[in-house]
Amino acid sequence: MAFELAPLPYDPASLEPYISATTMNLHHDKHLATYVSNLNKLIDGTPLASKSLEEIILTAAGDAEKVGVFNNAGQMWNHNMFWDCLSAQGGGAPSGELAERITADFGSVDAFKEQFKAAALGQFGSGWAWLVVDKGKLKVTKTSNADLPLAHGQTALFNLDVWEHAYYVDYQNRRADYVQAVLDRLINWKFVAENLKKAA
Ligand code: MN3
Repeated sequence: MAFELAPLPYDPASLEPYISATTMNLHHDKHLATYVSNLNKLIDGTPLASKSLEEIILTAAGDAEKVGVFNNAGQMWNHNMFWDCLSAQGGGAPSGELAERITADFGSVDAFKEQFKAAALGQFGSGWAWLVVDKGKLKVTKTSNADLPLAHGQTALFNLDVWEHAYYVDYQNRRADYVQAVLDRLINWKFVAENLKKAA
């Protein structure tokens, strides 16, 4: 069973003016579509073809002969999560258990945002910034290229794509402005809270 390119969960123009429809369409229809199609080519006719995306990632992680599989499967997983991490109704502040856990583990929501920004800006080259659960504690991390928390025994709650394709059309080299706009205007706290509930 080949993997399919799931449609964007919302209108590509709905995140404007913070992320343009042009960026969203390119990002989904070209970048993600290529990862899905490459993954299907790489696993076709192999034992991996019958596995779930998570099983494929865990099988390929750390296997030098499966770097291509890991990269394309990881990018498919990361983007499937990424779309839901953003919302036109996002931004503002978290509430309930999520807010309590962020305050307990980072000191405050603002302190979380500062740590997250530092990770997103500190990721040299392509990659991702994350809010994860690691051994029962909330943590900010960053990964290179397609790497993801699943491959490190962590549970992802939120991710941000900091590959240049995610922001260059709208922000050129200003990655900091892109990260700030997502944290202030687009972060889908409701989705992050649901992920925390599932992780518990
Ligand atoms: Mn991307």
